[in-house]
Amino acid sequence: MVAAHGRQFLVDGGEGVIECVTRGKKGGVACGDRVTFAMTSAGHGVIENIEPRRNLLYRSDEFRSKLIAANVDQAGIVVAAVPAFHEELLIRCLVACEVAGIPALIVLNKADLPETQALERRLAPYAELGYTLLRVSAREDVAALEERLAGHVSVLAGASGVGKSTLLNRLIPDACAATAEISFALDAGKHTTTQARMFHLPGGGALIDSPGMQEFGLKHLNQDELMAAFPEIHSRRGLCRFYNCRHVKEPGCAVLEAAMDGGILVNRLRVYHSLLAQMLTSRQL
Ligand SMILES: Nc1nc2c(ncn2[C@@H]2O[C@H](COP(=O)(O)OP(=O)(O)OP(=O)(O)O)[C@@H](O)[C@H]2O)c(=O)[nH]1
Ligand SMILES: [Mg+2]
Ligand SMILES: [Zn+2]
Repeated sequence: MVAAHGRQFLVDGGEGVIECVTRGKKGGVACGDRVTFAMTSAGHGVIENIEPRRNLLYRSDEFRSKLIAANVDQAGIVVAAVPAFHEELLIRCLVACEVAGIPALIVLNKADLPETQALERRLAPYAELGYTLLRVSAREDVAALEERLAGHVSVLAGASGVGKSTLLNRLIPDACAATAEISFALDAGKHTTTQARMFHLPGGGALIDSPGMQEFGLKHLNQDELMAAFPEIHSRRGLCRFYNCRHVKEPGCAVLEAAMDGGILVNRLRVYHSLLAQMLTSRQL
């Protein structure tokens, strides 16, 4: 499935794109899904089945899940200094990728802006956590990203306005994805991309552009997944005094000790704590 348009799903049928609908309930089909469909008329069809997924990147709240992409080799989490960098969103995106088993790259875009330098310094510890950090400018140079994407299926995700669609247009000139200049003209400004869409890369592989988000709900996580999704916590498993330590305020906690010594980013630990707290309160309800 290459794109959703309201209730229509565009499916690459091999010999052109077929506009498909789903039987019964809508939703449930993600960009990147492999589907079987039956033709209903020329260029139109009905999705009959979604093949089992290799992985699925999605977000969720109490009420519903929002599917971002399925069956990808990697996710590029795009960040930028402008609009203001939102670290919690980055952390939540990385957690979702970890839980989905999708390798994540951090793509620092807008390298042409002077504000980017300070953000690059701030992101340096993420490289120590094992995340590849790529510095690019959709306006000037995207070589580092291009090299990483070649031959793979990747999804670009992140906040609205960080330049995902501009990067995509630079990498795939005939994609013609709408970017903020256009929505500015339409007086929308934010959330230019409204549906995920997959494009073929000229050198092989594919790239999915996704709508920017303001929040990344992680309602679908359980406690074990949460702990495993933070490499700096996962690597210290077994080092705390209590085997079932949650790393909140337990004595002899190796994670809290590392945070005191500056070995763990306090902002990341804070997000871990807030996700854990949400999980525990919702369980009591
Ligand atoms: N200076 C600079 N501006 C950029 C760069 N990349 C994108 N922009 C600008 O950032 C704005 C937002 O770009 P978009 O590509 O629409 O952002 P997006 O991430 O797709 O946003 P949503 O679709 O809302 O999620 C546009 O005005 C782009 O021209 C860059 O590398 N440098
Ligand atoms: Mg966009
Ligand atoms: Zn602990």
